[in-house]
Amino acid sequence: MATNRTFTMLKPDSLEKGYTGAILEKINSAGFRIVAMKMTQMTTADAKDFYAVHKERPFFGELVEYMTRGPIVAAILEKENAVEDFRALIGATNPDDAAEGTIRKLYAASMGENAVHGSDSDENAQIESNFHFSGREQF
Ligand code: FUP
Repeated sequence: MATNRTFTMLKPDSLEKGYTGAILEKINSAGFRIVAMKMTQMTTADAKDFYAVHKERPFFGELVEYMTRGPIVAAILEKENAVEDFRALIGATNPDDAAEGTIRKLYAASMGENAVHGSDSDENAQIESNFHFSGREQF
């Protein structure tokens, strides 16, 4: 996978609240091309694996519950400087700290339910894309 790609998930709260279309519109308007996309639901094992880096943290159980309680939209996005530019578009992890106009400022309820995921490095973008999509699906 090229390093001008990143990986995102629209998390269960975004789908529950009907924000899917609005968030995808923000992503497209910001110049990202959708390379692959699917609606899916993570199992408990999936969520524990995806967020393994946080397994010792006190919020881990709630994070796994939240990420598995309903469907998500997973997508691979392409744009020059994709990882950094997408992190800027979504805003800080805690929506209270997120800049005006960012996706988390507009659509996230709290740090624990923060609407979207964005990879934090090219390496993790690759790992996370491979987690959700087979090579054949990554056009
Ligand atoms: P981010 O890279 O912005 O998605 O944030 P992290 O990888 O640090 O955290 C992953 C998810 O864990 C967040 F989206 C929400 C959750 N989290 C908490 O609930 N509490 C925290 O203190 C930190 C993260």
